[in-house]
Amino acid sequence: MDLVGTVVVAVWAMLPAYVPNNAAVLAGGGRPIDGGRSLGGRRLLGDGKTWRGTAVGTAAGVALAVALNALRPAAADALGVVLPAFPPAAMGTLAFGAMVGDIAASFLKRRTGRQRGAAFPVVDQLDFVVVALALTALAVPAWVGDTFGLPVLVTVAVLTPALHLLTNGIAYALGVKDEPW
Ligand code: CTP
Ligand code: K
Ligand code: MG
Repeated sequence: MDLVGTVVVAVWAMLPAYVPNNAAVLAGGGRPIDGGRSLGGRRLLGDGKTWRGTAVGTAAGVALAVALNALRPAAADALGVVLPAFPPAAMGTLAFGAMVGDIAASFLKRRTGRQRGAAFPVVDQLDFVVVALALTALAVPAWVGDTFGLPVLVTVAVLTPALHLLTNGIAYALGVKDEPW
């Protein structure tokens, strides 16, 4: 596969994990997952991790994967690239895994004394892809093995932070997100 093909496959395969966090920002609010509970004087997760944001984010990721499967033949033709179809299990693990990664990062942020909204460089940009891919590898190892060769994995690792900073920067500029990270 050439470089363009590798980038197209990397973005296509990770889109169901990219969208949940952005959907959660738009949908957020309501009851926090930790119910306001604290651990050692600090919030377990904080008010930024809500049931509604998590549910809507996960649903958005699954819906996108369904849409991508429907678009796949036409997109593969137009782009001249062999695109992976999402098995049902991967739809769930990519979307939900992204939310779990973000939630786990908030847990770490609170334990390390970072307030809600504080930046946690590198963790903020990669938490969701790491957990999304790990859960997906557990659920559908053969699909992950076929889809994510080393070049695609390296592309995901390089491209994700850039895309994350770009989309959050746009959300911040539009006034829908409180911080640009
Ligand atoms: N959000 C949500 N539920 C989630 C993730 C995000 O409701 N599981 C919403 C919240 O309104 C949150 C916003 O999206 O404030 C931005 O998400 P994020 O930057 O991840 O949260 P922060 O508020 O910065 O909190 P933290 O420091 O814990 O990351
Ligand atoms: K975050
Ligand atoms: Mg934040």
